[in-house]
Amino acid sequence: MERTFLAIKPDGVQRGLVGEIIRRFETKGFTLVGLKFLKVSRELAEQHYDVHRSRPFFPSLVEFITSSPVVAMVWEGDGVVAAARKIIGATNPLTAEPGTIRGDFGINIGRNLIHGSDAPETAKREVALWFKDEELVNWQPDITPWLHE
Ligand code: DAT
Ligand code: MG
Repeated sequence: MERTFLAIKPDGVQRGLVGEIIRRFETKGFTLVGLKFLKVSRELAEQHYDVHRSRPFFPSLVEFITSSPVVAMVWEGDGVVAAARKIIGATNPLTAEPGTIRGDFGINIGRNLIHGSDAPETAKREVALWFKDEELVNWQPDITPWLHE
């Protein structure tokens, strides 16, 4: 079953949007399989954003993600990687569609509330970077027959 890595960034936590953000994935019908609340180390931040290392915004991005706690999560479901990106919305909240998390709650690209893996291969790398195997729970909700034909 496909999995994705999501993280509610420091701005989402500080603004009290943790419940609101989790609700959107929960009510959609995806399954939570891992969750933790942590202050991100510089090392983890730099590894997580490794593809952006040469970009001008990299230092401020690392500064931001390590500045205050985040909620790290793994969600499961058919097509969850792409669907979660749609629920999250475009990178710049100012142009993100209303109805998306970034479109509904943000105005600045450096404060876009949530991270979501951009492809299944990226998701595998990010899940392994943030979570140990034993921190992930293999389970199937009892409501599954009411979500899947
Ligand atoms: P996304 O988070 O939508 O996958 P990304 O992977 O291109 O976007 O970039 C990672 C984060 O870096 C993004 O959430 C916010 C920040 N960022 C991206 N482009 C930026 C820019 N032009 N200026 C400032 N921050 C930027
Ligand atoms: Mg990205």
